[in-house]
Amino acid sequence: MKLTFRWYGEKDSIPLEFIKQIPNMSGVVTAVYDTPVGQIWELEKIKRLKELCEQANLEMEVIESVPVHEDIKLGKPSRDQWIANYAQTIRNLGKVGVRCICYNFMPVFDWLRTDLKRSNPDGSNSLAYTHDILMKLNPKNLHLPGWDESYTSEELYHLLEEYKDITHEQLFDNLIYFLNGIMPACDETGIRMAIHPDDPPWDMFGLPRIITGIDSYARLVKAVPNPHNGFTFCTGSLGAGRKNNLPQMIKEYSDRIFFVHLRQIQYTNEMDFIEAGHMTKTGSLDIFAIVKALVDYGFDGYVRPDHGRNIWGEDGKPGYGLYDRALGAAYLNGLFEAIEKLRNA
Ligand code: DNO
Repeated sequence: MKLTFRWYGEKDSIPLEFIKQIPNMSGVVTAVYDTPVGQIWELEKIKRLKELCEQANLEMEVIESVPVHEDIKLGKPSRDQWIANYAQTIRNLGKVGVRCICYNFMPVFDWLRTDLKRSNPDGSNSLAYTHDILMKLNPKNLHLPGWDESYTSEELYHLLEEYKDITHEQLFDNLIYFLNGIMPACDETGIRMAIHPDDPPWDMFGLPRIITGIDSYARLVKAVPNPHNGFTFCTGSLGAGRKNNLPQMIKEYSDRIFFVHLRQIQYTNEMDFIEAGHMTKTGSLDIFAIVKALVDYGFDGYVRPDHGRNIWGEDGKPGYGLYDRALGAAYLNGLFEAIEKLRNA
């Protein structure tokens, strides 16, 4: 595996040299953040990011995310132009050696939490999700923590109206149409597309969500067998779905898992959770069993420690402070080393 760390570009308060100081860190996972969704990422901007990474002795082989325009998800006639743009962005990323693109196909909202700073008994704080609180919110006038509010209430209203008649089936067909449209660019560049699961993995505000567990994996691979079509295996997102057996999913899809987000959650209710420190003992997911499955089934892609808590007085970007993610990286290094050595002994 290659250990990586998410870096939010030049505006990130965490310097690349700090990231490089984390043991075994091979590179960063980043993105061009100042190009509107759907527009082609200019080669110059991509090269600038790459140069910064190179100066810090870090690779830039993974992009998270190239966002998908809502018209593509909605299956509007304009989607062909947006898909052509996306394919050109893939080609531009291929020119600087990018190997993997993480993206998602969640309508309107990306990940959702109801609390960005839930206090823990040890004085740290974490992201948390309480289903009842979310259900009581009015999606058309949403002010959620972490939600970037890039839509005005009016825009959001119209967008949600447009989704009213989109079923799970249609959304899935639109995903397939999108993937078929970009696979030629992936074939040319060798870039692998790694879809992120829906987070949390259930419908929100009546919007369909379609990448939620092993059945979605089976369906997606069957519909687009091209080897560049695969997954970002996010343990926190998939793990929030109580029925998902994560080691089993790895066993069945290890050849399609290109990128892994390793994160721990603690269940607090049937659908509720708090994000916890990465170690198995500190939450509900068996991180050891997950890493063991990755090693046992020959995973050789990218890994990053996902969301950390705020610890040691840090007030980091929600989920993306330095300290707890660095502790997570150290823990994951230890797990991988131990499991790999025992396996080869
Ligand atoms: C949250 C992230 C997601 C992820 C996107 C991928 O912390 O895991 O925002 O980057 O869903 O497209």
